[in-house]
Amino acid sequence: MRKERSIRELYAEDPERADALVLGRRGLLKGVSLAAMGAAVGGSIPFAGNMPSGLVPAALAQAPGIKPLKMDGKAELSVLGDRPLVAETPEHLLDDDVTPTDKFFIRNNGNIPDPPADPDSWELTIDGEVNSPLKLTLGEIKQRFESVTYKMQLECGGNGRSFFTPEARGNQWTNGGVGNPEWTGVRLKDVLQAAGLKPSAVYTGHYAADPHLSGDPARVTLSRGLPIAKALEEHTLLAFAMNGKPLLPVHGYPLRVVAPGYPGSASSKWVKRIWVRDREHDGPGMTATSYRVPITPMIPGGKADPKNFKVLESMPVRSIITNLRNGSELADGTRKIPLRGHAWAGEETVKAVDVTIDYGQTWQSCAVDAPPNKYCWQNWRTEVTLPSAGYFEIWVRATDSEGRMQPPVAGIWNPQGYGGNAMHRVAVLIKA
Ligand SMILES: Nc1nc2c(c(=O)[nH]1)N[C@H]1C(S)=C(S)[C@@H](COP(=O)(O)O)O[C@H]1N2
Ligand SMILES: [Mo]
Repeated sequence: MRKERSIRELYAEDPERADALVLGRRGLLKGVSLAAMGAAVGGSIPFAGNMPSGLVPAALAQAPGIKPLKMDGKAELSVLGDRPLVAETPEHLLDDDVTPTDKFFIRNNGNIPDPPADPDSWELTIDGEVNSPLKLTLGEIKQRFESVTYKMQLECGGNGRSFFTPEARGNQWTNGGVGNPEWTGVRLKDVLQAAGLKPSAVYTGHYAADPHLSGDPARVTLSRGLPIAKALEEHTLLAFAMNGKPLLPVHGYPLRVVAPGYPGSASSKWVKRIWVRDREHDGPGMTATSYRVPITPMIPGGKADPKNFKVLESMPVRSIITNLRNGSELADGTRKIPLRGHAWAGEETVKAVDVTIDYGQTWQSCAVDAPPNKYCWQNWRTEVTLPSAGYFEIWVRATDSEGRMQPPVAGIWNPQGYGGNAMHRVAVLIKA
């Protein structure tokens, strides 16, 4: 155990040195180092010769010491932070086509506001670059505008952050800052059009009821927004229900924005005000390097120049294996393994999903379902056949409709670690 942890730490801190020690200088497992690696992962490694250098074996890549969430109405998610409360869903709990509410991840930047006694009297203000500012209660919103229901993925902008080297600051999400529930609400578009957008309207700015962690009522926890075209998109909702029930307090009860495909932070929970802006919104969470990515790549770990950053809009393509847990030990003699999971691609769709069992030497293409509606993640499935017993890693990668494919390691390093979409890797062991 000590040894495993030290190898993991070494990979995180100094992957080249870890390779030199574990794999030998040329990046190939051999002799003493092969035995050490085999002992660390629990078995022989049939495809050791293909193991890429600089990559911690998947079996050792799990962060130690993750605490399970204890909250009424929620499954045992992995707690990434207590204050504010942040919890991700381990990939194997994301197996459902439609994510049940108890398994949906939690990302707070401040405190959770007290739930209102009467949700229908919750007030939302629409002001700024509109012809007639509105103040509507949730009761009026439900009455006046058409309700729609869509299955849509919502993903935290920092999902995958833990795969950046060197470490990027923030919650160390693996792949579990995502879920695909069924949302019900009214179109934000309909409400904005009722207020009448002026030609100067280019962006929204969202304000919410969650108190700042400092306790200072004058401080805003988070205020992000959307380009007006995204705000006017059919699937951008003011949502009041998840999976047919009122939102849970932790997910924004009684009203939240849902802007699928964009970083989750634009989907303001407990929303009170939509300020229509004549410029890109500049509230807390919009500026410097927050939810922004470099325009031209920067040196990993280097100093960021905020002028070289732009707002992260579409989330990148990602896929997960959901029926097999990382580190699974399968029954002796197992050779065929059915695999399934989901794939999604921000504003795009997924056109292909492939898996490899030999560190990327050969890839096998998977069946991928079309989404029932835009922004619903897509289910994929296949079956792989292992050549023998031993330690294997199954990697999955998706390609979006624009031809962009997930990389083996997180690319486009940025200080706050957004948009890291390294392939999901699952280690399995079959004893000889
Ligand atoms: N008011 C408010 N809205 C918010 C946040 C927040 O801290 N305050 N967090 C955002 C972020 S960063 C994400 S990823 C999503 C997470 O939604 P969830 O907690 O329902 O999963 O909510 C977004 N909406
Ligand atoms: Mo987020």
